[in-house]
Amino acid sequence: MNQRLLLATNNKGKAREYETLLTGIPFQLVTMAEEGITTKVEESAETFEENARLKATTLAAESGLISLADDSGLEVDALGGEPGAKSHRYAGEDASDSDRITFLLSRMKDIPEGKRTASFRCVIALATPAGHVEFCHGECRGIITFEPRGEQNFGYDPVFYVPSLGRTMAELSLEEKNSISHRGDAARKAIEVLKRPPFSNLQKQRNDRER
Ligand code: ITT
Repeated sequence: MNQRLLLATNNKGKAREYETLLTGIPFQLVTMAEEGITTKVEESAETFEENARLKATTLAAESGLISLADDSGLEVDALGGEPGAKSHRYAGEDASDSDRITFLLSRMKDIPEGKRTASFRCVIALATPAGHVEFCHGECRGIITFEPRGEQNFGYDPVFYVPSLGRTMAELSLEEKNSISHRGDAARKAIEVLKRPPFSNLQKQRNDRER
């Protein structure tokens, strides 16, 4: 039986992507709901790295499991990297995906075509219950459209146009998005980290105990 690995997120869109991205790893992926964990970690830091670290270490200590947390968001070049680590709270605490998109497009209404470049960034923190942490980074470049297009995936995807595919992220299937996204980029690196100590040792210790 594989060691459990906690997917430390309350975002269903992210969780769905990781369930596909992490198939085949030598861990059994479990969600917060499956483990009966309802903790909401206060994302009080200013950077993706620190917020990811906070989420992964808090939940690894609480669950006793290796935990994977992701802090991610959109950086618009013409807005000096806004909304960045504040992507979730950009339009207020209780805003919906569509409120956030409306707010972003209003902030960008005077930015002309050709100056609407942006990055999606993802930082994964992998933490052991003892507090060892490693980071994996991913980035995807694109262009912010003037209007939302597409219904798939989540967050700012309907306004994030991917030039190489000629569609917004919300017009891509989950598999297509994973193959080019910031999260796919970071997750492929995380798979390699999980194969090495100390993460691989925790898996081995469990196998030895069960032998
Ligand atoms: P957890 O902290 O529980 O994981 P969250 O939604 O609060 O969930 P973040 O703090 O990392 O996650 O906020 C990231 C926000 O950035 C997210 O709510 C989206 O609005 C946006 N975002 C991140 N990745 C995205 C993606 O792949 N596509 C579209 N928007 C994304």
